[in-house]
Amino acid sequence: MRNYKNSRDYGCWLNYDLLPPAFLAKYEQQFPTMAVPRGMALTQSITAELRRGLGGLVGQVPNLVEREDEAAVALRLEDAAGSPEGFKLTVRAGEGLLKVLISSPGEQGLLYGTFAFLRALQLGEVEPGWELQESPRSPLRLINHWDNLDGSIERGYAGQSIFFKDNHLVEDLDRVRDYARLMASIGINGIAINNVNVHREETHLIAAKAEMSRTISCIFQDYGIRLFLSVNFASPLEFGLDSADPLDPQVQSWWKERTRQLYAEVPNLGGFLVKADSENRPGPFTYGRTQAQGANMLAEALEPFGGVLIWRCFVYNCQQDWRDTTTDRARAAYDHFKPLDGQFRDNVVLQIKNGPMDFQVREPVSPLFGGLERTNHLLELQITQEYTGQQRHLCYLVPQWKEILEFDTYARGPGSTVARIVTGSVFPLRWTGLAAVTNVGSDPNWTGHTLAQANLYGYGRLAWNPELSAEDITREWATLTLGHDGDVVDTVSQMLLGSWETYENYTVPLGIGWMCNPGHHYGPNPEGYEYSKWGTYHKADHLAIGVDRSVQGGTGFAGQYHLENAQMYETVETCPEELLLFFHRIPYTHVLKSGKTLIQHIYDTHFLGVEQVEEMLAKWQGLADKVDPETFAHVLERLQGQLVDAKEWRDVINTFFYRLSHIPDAHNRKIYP
Ligand code: GCV
Repeated sequence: MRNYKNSRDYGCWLNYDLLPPAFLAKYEQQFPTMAVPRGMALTQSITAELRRGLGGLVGQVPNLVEREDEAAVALRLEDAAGSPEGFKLTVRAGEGLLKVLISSPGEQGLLYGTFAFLRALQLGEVEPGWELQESPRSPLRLINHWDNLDGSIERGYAGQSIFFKDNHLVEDLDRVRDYARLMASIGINGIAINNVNVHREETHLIAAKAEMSRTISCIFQDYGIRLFLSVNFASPLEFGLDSADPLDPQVQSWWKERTRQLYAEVPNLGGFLVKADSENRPGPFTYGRTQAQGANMLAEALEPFGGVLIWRCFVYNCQQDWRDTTTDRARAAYDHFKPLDGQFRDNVVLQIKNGPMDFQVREPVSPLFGGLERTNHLLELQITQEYTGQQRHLCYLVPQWKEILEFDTYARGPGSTVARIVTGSVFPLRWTGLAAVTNVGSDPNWTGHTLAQANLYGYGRLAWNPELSAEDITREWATLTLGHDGDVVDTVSQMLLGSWETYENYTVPLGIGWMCNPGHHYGPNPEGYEYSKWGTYHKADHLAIGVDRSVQGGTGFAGQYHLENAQMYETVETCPEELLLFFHRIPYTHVLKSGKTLIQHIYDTHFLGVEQVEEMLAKWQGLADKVDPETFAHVLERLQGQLVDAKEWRDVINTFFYRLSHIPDAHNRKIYP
């Protein structure tokens, strides 16, 4: 069998194929030499990348030379102000050769500058006079793995863990290195390697199994990535103490000592990530303590080592009774954390899911963005497609993330967007940034669906700079991954950019969420969660659907936003229609702005969604002889499966509403199979 590591899909956006003739005419034999400062922790990775990149792109592996002035590509560590992660790239015409200078106050900046140079070369941007000066917009650009030590991945759709197998490290640590390289190429600087649901085995990653963390962290270190560990809040109980109370001095000393020992073993540790008092995980509530008291205790232990404590805000009552109309899960994160704003230590960073519920295809932005003013926080996104087709469906999430980032919270007047908040320009916060649950696993193409690599890439690019446009990121990814054929880039970009809306069309309408199968969350089941304990109800009956979350007469969730948004969500007339059912209870006969009734809108979007998948499939088929045959066949098979599933969604959802409402489709289409 051919080694899968030689496949294009494994190489992702770093395949470094020989450039097309028009580009080669500019660049061939232009970069015969390079100078890289010696003795840096990242010297080896940078040098190797330039060899590999230039060797592939222009067919000439550069020789290493000592002197910067003799090098076509020179890297310079500059004693200058500025972010050590930022870089400046200048290109000028030398004697017959281009002269590229990549400079930075830090070696991490040089690594990012190297990747940026190779990317620009592929995009044909490198020419005399061209300059690029960049630094990441926020200090934390994180990936979360939900990997378990037995090798399984919670919500993983691309095989097994690339780190763990049968409670040990995997044998193939080269793959971990390849992964670190991929992540560094998009600017990721921290990776939490284990599931936030920390089970018994994983609890020991901070103790007897710390050697495993150390091995991975040494690989990460070569790419400027810090390792984070998800820790079990109740760890002290596992190690013989009779309490995990954050105010108990014995518990505090235990964490301090354990953390000290851990840092001795794993110096490249960025800190801890904690899911506490959430979905049956232990936390400070057990001891009558607040989330701040819990987080601060761990943060204090990390503080001497410069570590940060990332504390998730996904705290809600998961033992709800569907008959209880006073509890609204959407309110929970804000209700728990807003009153604590300002009570957290400087090295605590709250990690907030983008929406108030849980990574649905459409949700409003969490009101904690704009609500928290004095507490470090991160935006948490989900790259792994738990509710968005599980990497069997093409659902490109960059447009969704852009919408979230561009949402104006009005926290400090107009323009207080989420993007500006998580880059620290609305409130002066020390630690800000983005975190996302990864879609990576042991499948040969990393992400299950090859086109889902675009979600991973897009996340990294947005974490680096949330202002990049979805269109630019998409075309960039398509070019780097699939080559320079204009037809391929155009077609794939169109497919990607439209796919989120398509997915929404044939699945769950107007922000209501959840109509999926319980447990694994794949496929339609309109009442799958309706009578469960999870607090995710749509309350459809024969007349209406939706949850009234207004202040006047509803759960009051709309009132958690700043006034402009609170007023907008409060009434049916002003609420954006794509979120109408999230905020309001609406009769099927209600007439939308399009002039259609709600029920007709549901029927129409579901028929449309299936047609859109048919179009995507036809578009891809048109690329048959233009993309790598292996990639082509794989994506084709996924799209064919998506079409079958989209029809199932259409029929199940339409049938459900027809049976409830008894209102026929205005166009007399077949509603139930
Ligand atoms: C890691 C959702 C998922 C869980 C996940 C949880 C979380 O509920 O279904 O698998 O647990 O979110 O984000 O903690």
